[in-house]
Amino acid sequence: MRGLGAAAALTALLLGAGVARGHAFLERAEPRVGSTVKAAPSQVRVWFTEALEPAFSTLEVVNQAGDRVDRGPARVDAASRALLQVPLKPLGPGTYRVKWRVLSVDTHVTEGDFTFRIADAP
Ligand SMILES: [Cu+2]
Repeated sequence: MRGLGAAAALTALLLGAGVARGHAFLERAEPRVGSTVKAAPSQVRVWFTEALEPAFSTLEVVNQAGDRVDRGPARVDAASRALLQVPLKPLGPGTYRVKWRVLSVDTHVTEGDFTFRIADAP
């Protein structure tokens, strides 16, 4: 998953966030970036490399039709300010895209997205 995280970070950098160290990039996620899970998750959690400014950090989850399936707004975890999480509606099998846009405490905005898949019932 490290390679995928680096790709997401590079994408965010190329989107014009500027060149500086300390931007908040995706470090890991649950469900994992690009993974297939058997059971529908009840939430998406994304850990970033820097602490986030809660008022300007968003996480949205959409299905293949582009409809929102999260029950936002996303919240920065009170104990770990690098963790952004959002609860989900009950989801069926399919591919879902997680879109994030965050403001880190160094005042830089970064954004990116990734997908995960819920497998068909056996
Ligand atoms: Cu920065």
